[in-house]
Amino acid sequence: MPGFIPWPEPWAERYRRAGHWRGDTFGGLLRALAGRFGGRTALVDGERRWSYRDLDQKADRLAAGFARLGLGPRDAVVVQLPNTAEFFAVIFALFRLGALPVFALPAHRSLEIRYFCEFTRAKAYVIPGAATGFDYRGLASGIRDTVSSVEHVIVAGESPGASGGVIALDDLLDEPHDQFVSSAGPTGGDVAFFQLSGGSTGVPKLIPRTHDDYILSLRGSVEICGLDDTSVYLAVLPVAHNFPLSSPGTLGTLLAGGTVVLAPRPSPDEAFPLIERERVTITAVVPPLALVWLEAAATLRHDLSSLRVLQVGGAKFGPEAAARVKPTLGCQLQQVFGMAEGLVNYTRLDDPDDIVIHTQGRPISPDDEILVVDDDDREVPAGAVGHLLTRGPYTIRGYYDSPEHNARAFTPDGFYRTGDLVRLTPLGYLVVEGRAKDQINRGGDKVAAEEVENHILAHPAVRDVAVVAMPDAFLGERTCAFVIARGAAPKGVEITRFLRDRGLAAYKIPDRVEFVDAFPETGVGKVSKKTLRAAIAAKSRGGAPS
Ligand code: OOB
Repeated sequence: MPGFIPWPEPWAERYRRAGHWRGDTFGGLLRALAGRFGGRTALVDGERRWSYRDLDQKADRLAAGFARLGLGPRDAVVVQLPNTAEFFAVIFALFRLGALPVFALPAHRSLEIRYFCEFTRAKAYVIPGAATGFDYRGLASGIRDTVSSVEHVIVAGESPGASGGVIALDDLLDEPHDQFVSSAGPTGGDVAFFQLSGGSTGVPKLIPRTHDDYILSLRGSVEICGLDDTSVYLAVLPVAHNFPLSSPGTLGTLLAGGTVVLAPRPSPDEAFPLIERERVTITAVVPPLALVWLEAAATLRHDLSSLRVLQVGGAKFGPEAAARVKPTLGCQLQQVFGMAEGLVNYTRLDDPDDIVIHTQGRPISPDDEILVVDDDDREVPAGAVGHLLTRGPYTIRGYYDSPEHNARAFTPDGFYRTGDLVRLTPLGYLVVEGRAKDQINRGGDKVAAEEVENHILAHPAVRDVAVVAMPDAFLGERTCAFVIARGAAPKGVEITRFLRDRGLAAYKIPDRVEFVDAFPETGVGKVSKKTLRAAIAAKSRGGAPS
């Protein structure tokens, strides 16, 4: 596939020989699961319960329906669905067809969606129905009118016969279909879908993951997290994200024959009753949500006794909060440090508290290679902090169709430069100490500084801008934009409204805008973001309003 960088053949051969890559595909896997677990509950969405057989049949019908629309192998389809059962019918149908889902997040808006559609020349765009509180139909009609590749907008969760030029997913599910087999169906080594990178560049990067590599990461995660057919996983984070999708997440739970419960919202008053009702055994949250749950557990009277594991990841979880999980929620904490590009680290369920509280875990696979290096790519002494580089059987060798960026983001011998600053403990656990990439980690939501800067620069009253992280007790970090105005400074809210109107996702819109006359510079005349970060940290500690 043009734009996809495969593992060099000697590596592929090695991963196959080691049994990491077994040639399975997601479409085939679901068929096998339906054979094995047939009538058992795969998905719970509100009052709806789909068995493994239901999911398999819906994927068949939908694959046939998609094929009738003219979708086929390697066609990209942007999927932007919330935590609903339809998400799984759609992605398994696309997997079976060999079409490629692009996993957009519900929070993405026209700027992001347009870019994904244009960059992948997506043929279709799948949106949720009216119940979400945001007008996805309006967004979609703007996309279809302006992006020529997008032939179909498909809306999930609305009654059949949807109008206004969109197709109701239910209409495609209508016709019974025998087992769908695509004549040019995918093989294990093929790209299965695109994940999105948190990124640090002007535009988001697309991450091509293969059936082989992703299924390996699922198998490893299932084992490490002790999932089996009695496991009940509660999906509270947006299901399209790599963490709740695969670590072990919804797909790992299905692979183990367990039950996935879909939470519409992550707040304790929605999630706790679901944990009680469905006897949930494992769930995954980001650190700010963990804090909210810890507070709520003290006051809300729900029976959380079924919960065995609370996974926390996506951003650094401080040791003070980490130490409260077991006493407060009565379950084991598992720290998860992963990335959509591949590498995922877990603390193990039988690790001593000290490791669980103070480290971000160790890799899934013995073939995950980890290097901690200095600015010149030389390995640092044992235990010292450095840049994390990684290579392995489920870590990509390049972003999709991005040769220039790839030359910077990967070493010549194929290690991915994660942009994270870590140290290794003597037992091989990673501790995340910071970040070298120009990104803000807003409670697990990743914001690429350059992307936001580019959009702010489009405002006519802005001469220059630098976006940095500012510390925040709840989210860990928030976003601050330092702006040099042309002439009289506009109000901060004019900048944020401008970004919203342009169609930037809300989580990328700066929390604070500071107008300055000039930027501090480094010795070589570059903007010193370090000085700006220190300035806003000092100012926000002082509590001065913007
Ligand atoms: C997960 O994936 P992404 O792609 O949204 O973000 C990856 C980045 C990492 O490079 C790191 O900077 C940060 O998120 N991160 C953490 C962390 N987990 C992720 N930083 C500190 N401590 C942690 N525990 O965020 C992701 C993907 C799969 C599983 C879990 C998280």
